[in-house]
Amino acid sequence: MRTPLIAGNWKMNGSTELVEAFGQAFSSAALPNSLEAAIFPPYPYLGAARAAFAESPLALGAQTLNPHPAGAHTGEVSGPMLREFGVQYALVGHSERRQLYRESDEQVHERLLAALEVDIVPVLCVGESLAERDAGHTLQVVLHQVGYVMSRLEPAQRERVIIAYEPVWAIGTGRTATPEQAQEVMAGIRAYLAEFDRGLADGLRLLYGGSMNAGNAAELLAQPDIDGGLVGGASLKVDDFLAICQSAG
Ligand code: G2H
Repeated sequence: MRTPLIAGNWKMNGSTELVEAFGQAFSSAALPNSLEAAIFPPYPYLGAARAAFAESPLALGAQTLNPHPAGAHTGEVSGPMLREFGVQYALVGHSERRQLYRESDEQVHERLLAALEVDIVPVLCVGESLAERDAGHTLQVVLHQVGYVMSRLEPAQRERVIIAYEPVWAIGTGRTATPEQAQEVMAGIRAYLAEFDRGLADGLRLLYGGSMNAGNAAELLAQPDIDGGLVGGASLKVDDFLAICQSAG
């Protein structure tokens, strides 16, 4: 049984007020027993979120991390620092990082190792562009991104990874992949992982991301290979995020 995870990626959004609102709402909310839920706020809110979420089931995630533990890297934040703030998950290779900040597969791999180094669970984000999908290259692109990283990990490291499939054309566009489209790719990822190890493929959690919202979450989460969601826009609204979490039970 894979425990569902609903991860709210606030991107460069949010405020102290929003952190407080989530803390209050989730401290008294009824969530499914077998659910993990986490918010990935911008770095400056981690301290406030840690305090505000203390009585709630919400865990904390980071949106990226620097591969180095410390040093002359102005503007960057390291794994040990995140760990000190109670961060349990970190996104690596989100498509916005890959596109806007030119993160390569190699850099994504380094960041993922840095997360594992401090016992932070890496959420490896993969996904194809619209042009790649239209050209029929979806699985090839996605499996390359997965394979680049997974083939460079030790078996014990692979088991600690979560993979988020986020078709780039569905991110922040309001255009969601149909449950069938998402399931097809995610089944492909799981089948590919089975080439490494059947047990790994059965146990590894796969999240869907891309315009998931309170209206479409239940149908997406009902797919056999979708174990949770990476939610952007809809994670900025307490009621919507709560509804998504409740549909993951
Ligand atoms: C994809 C997703 C969350 P949204 O980036 O990572 O964002 O739900 O706004 O499409």
